[in-house]
Amino acid sequence: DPASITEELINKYPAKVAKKRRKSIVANDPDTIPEVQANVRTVPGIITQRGCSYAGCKGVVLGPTRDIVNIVHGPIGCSFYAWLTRRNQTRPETPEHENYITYCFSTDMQEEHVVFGGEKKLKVAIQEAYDLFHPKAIAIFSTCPVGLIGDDVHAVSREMKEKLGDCNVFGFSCEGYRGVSQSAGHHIANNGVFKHMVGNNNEIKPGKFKINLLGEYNIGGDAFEIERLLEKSGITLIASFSGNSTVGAMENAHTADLNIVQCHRSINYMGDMMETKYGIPWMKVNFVGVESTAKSLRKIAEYFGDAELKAKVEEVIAEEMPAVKEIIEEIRPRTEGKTAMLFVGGSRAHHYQDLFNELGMTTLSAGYEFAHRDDYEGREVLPNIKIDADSKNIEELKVTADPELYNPRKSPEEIEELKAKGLEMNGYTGMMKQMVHKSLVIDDVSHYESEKLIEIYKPDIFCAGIKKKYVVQKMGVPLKQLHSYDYGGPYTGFKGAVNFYKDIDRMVNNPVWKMIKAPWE
Ligand code: ICS
Repeated sequence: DPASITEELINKYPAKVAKKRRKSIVANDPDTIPEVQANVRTVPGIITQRGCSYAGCKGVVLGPTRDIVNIVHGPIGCSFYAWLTRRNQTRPETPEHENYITYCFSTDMQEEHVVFGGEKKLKVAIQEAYDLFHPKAIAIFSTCPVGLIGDDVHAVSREMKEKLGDCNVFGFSCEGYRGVSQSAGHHIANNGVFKHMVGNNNEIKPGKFKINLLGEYNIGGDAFEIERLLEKSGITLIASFSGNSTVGAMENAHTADLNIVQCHRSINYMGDMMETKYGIPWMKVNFVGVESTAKSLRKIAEYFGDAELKAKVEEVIAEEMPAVKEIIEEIRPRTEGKTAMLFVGGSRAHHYQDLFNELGMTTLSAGYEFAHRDDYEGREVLPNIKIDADSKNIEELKVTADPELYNPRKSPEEIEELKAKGLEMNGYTGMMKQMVHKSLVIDDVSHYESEKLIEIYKPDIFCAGIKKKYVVQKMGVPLKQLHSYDYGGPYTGFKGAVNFYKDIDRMVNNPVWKMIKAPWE
């Protein structure tokens, strides 16, 4: 029973810690949706899976763009450990086109710079990058020491932008300590992208149904599969934020007529800001899971309300489905009834439950590392979330309608009509609504708690990241990395679902896990 399991998870903690952790562990009730404590500081001493604000800004949001030189201002380790480990892929138009993703740019800050200041060194680094590559844009990311010594990356960026003339230079105050997790970095990143890039290019691209894809970072090639389906359906992708994307595309994003949002956690800010300034509505989609993919394509067609587009989307779904059906019918008898646990980031712990459902597998327990209450309970809970000091530290941009470019693509009445048709306009449902009664929902699960969970539930598969992978596997439970996908992917769309089914089948039905005796046993 979930109450006694919760006690078992926390009874070894000191009383104060147990009290705090209890609020982040709840037994789910999909009808009443209990409150979950989230987006609060991790208790010091607890082993968390969380990353930092710098990781969220540089690694997650800006990192996947291929033609921005992303310079990390700080000690070399901060840059080295953010160097391609996320497996975000990109595909330049030709081999001659820019692709800086494979480079690792850093100012390599030394003690000398910490003592005497690092701004001079940063200017030299920007100049050097410019002379070598002549990029369209250079972004500067602040690591912890930068904030501590007070280097002004924004002033340096302005100065260098003026000096260079044809290169957009902008900085981010995304020091690792800025928030309680990488989620703070997402917000800081979106503010910067919105201020410094979106709206810079007013070129009108051809296309009848123009959209932006928000919150898709092309891990393991996910964005390639989504792009394939959009293109096949006759939908024009103006910009992706930011998987397989470019400066030019993002600068032009305000010319699209709809923003579709995959990972709402990392980017819902952008949807709101673009709607206020340019009048572009945003809508939640999910391309993880076959049913969700079909539904998302239908939702886009419904939004545009065009009969031809609707027919085309149906045609695409009908064409793609048979290959998926064939595989799932073969695999499902082997995965049906098995169990999973997912502790990942800020949206995948939810999205991947769709794929497990398709395999007939039950999610026993799930949680995010750094999501907010709305990701658990649904966006309607936003007005009830109290803003604490940590959240107040992060700038909220004051956005107003652009005097020239604001153009509401849909009237309020039309938006209401679309909502009535089941389109999630400007909203999303939380993870808990989808999870079964009494399953455990746990925010920022600790290492200790996850070991206990495995002992108690013995799931057939555990989904998390590299920090947990080998410990969990030594316990005899296969671990699927849902951050990097290990070596797999894409997992989105129709082709991605097939990849996922096959990978999970191989893992949960591999007899080797039952033969493992952990070194400590
Ligand atoms: Fe969004 Mo790892 Fe995304 Fe999510 Fe975000 Fe991160 Fe990754 Fe994970 C992410 S943006 S890096 S879907 S691609 S910060 S896998 S919330 S933790 S679940």
